[in-house]
Amino acid sequence: MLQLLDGQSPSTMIHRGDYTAPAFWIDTVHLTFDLDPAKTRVLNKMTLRRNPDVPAQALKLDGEELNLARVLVNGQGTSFKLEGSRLVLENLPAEGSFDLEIFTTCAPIKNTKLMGLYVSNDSFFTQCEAEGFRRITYFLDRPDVMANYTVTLRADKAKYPVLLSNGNLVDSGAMEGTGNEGRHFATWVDPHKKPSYLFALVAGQLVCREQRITSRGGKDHLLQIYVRQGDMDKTEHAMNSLMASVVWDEARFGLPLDLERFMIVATSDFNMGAMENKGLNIFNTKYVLASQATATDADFSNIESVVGHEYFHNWSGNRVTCRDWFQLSLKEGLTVFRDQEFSQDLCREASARAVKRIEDVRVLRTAQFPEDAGPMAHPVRPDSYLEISNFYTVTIYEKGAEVVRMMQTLVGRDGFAKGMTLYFERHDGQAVTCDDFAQAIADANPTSELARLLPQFKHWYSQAGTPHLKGAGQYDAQARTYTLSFEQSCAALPGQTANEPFVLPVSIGLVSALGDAQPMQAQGQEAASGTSHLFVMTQANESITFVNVDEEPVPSILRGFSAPVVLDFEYTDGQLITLLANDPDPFNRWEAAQRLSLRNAIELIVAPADITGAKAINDAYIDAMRHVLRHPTLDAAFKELVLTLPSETYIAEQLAVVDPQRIHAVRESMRTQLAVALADDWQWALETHSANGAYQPDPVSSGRRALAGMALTNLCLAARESGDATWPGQALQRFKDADNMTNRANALHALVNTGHELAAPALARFHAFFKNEELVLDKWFAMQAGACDRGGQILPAVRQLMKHADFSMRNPNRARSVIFSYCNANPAAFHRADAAGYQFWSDRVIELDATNPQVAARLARALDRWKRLAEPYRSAAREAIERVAAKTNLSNDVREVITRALAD
Ligand code: B3K
Ligand code: ZN
Repeated sequence: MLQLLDGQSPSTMIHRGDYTAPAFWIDTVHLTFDLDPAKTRVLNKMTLRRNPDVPAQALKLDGEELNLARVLVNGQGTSFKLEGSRLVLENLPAEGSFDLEIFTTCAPIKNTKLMGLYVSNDSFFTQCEAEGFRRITYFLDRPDVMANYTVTLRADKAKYPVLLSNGNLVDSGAMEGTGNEGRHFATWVDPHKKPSYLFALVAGQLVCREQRITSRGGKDHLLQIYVRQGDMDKTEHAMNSLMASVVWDEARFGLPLDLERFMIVATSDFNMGAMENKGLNIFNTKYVLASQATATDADFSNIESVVGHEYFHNWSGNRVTCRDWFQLSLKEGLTVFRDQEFSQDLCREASARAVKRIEDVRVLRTAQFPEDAGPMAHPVRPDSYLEISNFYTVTIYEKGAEVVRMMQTLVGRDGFAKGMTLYFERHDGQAVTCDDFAQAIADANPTSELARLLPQFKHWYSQAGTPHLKGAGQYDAQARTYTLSFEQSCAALPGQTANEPFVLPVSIGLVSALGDAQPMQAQGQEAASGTSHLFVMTQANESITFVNVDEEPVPSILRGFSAPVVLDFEYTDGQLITLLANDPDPFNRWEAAQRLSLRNAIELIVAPADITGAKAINDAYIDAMRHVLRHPTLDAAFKELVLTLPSETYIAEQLAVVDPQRIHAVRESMRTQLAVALADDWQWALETHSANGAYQPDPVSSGRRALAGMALTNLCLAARESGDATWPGQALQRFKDADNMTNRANALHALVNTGHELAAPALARFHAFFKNEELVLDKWFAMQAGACDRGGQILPAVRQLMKHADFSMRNPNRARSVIFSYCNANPAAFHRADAAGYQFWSDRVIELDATNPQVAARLARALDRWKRLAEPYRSAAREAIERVAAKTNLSNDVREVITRALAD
């Protein structure tokens, strides 16, 4: 259990088991805003009634940083009190509905937390999820209280010509009367009931791209994307992504757009990626704005999935929402699964689908697996929290998506679509739980493995940690059988009571030593039905035997990453090379290369010898990599993934004791050796993948650019060794000549990361050229703070970057581009033997916490895995964490992360 440190202000842990239904329902809300940056006046008129299912009690409304001016019940003054930050009303009518009117003011200009109502670039925006609405007005700020909203916005017309809220615009015009000169108003009615976290308003000087569409059912809809003047030319891709999302959700799941008007608004001050407010999504500009000149292929692809994600929330999250915040994965895991499927379905080539799956798994393994093994580990449905903002995690999102994916695997794609239909039929307009979702999928597929195993399957929601699946194979030449034995285990978290085996869908194929995919027939089952078999494991120890196996096969286990586990199987190098060359499952083909690379890296890391200068990797490995690089039919995108060595973070996860400098040195040495040994091949790859016609951010040409970029970096790396100046010169030329941001950034990256002297003038040129492009400047900062450290130069560079005129701690994107790129994404530069990186980190966590606790708490997690660090890092990291812990008045956000990090 979380212990609070001595001397700190007491804070309340919230427990899932304590859930009770609300004592009151709020049926309607009429909000009137007089928008003013320094003092915004909010009149909140609600109708409420008691919840007859709950014992009679006082009404306790949430509020935060509000100035309360007036409270009326049915038009009359009433007694009330403030309990902490809550407004408590005891003398309320016993029967029927009643009106409650609350008048408050707040100061959006002072709102640096970017939760509630705030000002960015002279415009007003809101962010209410999870608990921001209480910073706008007193309310039952919880997702199971759903109301009909009518919102009137009043503001100076010249300063705020655009006034937006959820739903439909029903009235607008000039305000009348003295004192209202130059002011105007707009009234919005949202036809759908919604929880307060989906409320939104926007007011400012914005322009919009519009698109009218007719949906399958013949209804007309207006799609709008609002941005600042000057950004209109960067909204086409977001609009195309939105239209594709509308079409996809209707085609794949039969879920239509239920709104006349669907708006997206972009802001450059935003704590996260985007927010699915009903009919009025608010986005970080990073996930809206893109042009060939300013955005990379990755940016284009991220925009497509984030636009999709927020749009899909319109059903999975908004039409059916969460009963309480412990159920967050109900909407987030499901919606990530949906956006992953959307992006895959948009790929024309099967290989591009596989690339997307590999990328998603890479995120899971490099971010979620460490989380699940560290101090912030929690089940997909957590049991307690201090600050809910800390639980918007890769576990809730990405692991939650894997849990949904396993359900689809167990019931089949059509069965899953049927399950979704039943879920929305059953729960439309309700606030429900993860259990309700799983039950609907199972009920729609009563004869499925999921229905049979549902109670056990749900351990995925309640038990934290990444299961390990240990496998071994046994071939019997006489019986012509091949048996795979498996053992699953999962370390229990401190305090976790149950530790039961999981339901693991394990997709298996058998590949012959010569590379043929073998037909599969499991013992006791009907004749072979294809070359993959789904083995559903439920016990701690189980085996499966395949019959009619003519020769000893190489098992291809966990195809497509069919369950989020660590597979321990002692493959020989030869077996991995067979899989890399021949596995028809592209995921496992990539996985074979990862295993080879990882094995090589770990052998070197644990070897006593000095690796610098020594020959780090063997010829068979190099040949296998060359074979992939030169392969005549494999996709460029796939090749780039295979040839990318596992990240330093992922390598670190495989080790009991982590020396970040050693990992970095080994990885760099492997990279350099691959660069030198394959120099001719890299040159071939660059030459054959550089011409890509007119720019299109599609998966095929993106893959070609990615491989060409990788080749250029490798050629510069090899040139570093030889002292040759040709390739760095070429990189500079390509940097100058590039007609798109991907090629330009790749060329710059090649110079910056090989530490070449041409990097400095190229960076200066880049800055001069893009000085008015915020999102490009973020790249400029991030590239320097995240660059390869050669002798400790990055930290001083980061300190310099913080003094740059374009740097600001207040803007989350900018803070992330410098501070997070250094602390969270550049391990070798951050983990310094002199502890200066940690000192820097603790100073920044404390500094950020004073203005924006959510962003500070994310930064605080950079040292999550400190306990596994080797000395001197471990002690120094602990000291840095203790330095933060010793600070009084920390936010709940940071305190929760820090307290957990220090807990035994
Ligand atoms: N639902 C929001 C996240 C809100 C985060 C609040 N701290 C975006 C999304 O997942 O779609
Ligand atoms: Zn989401």
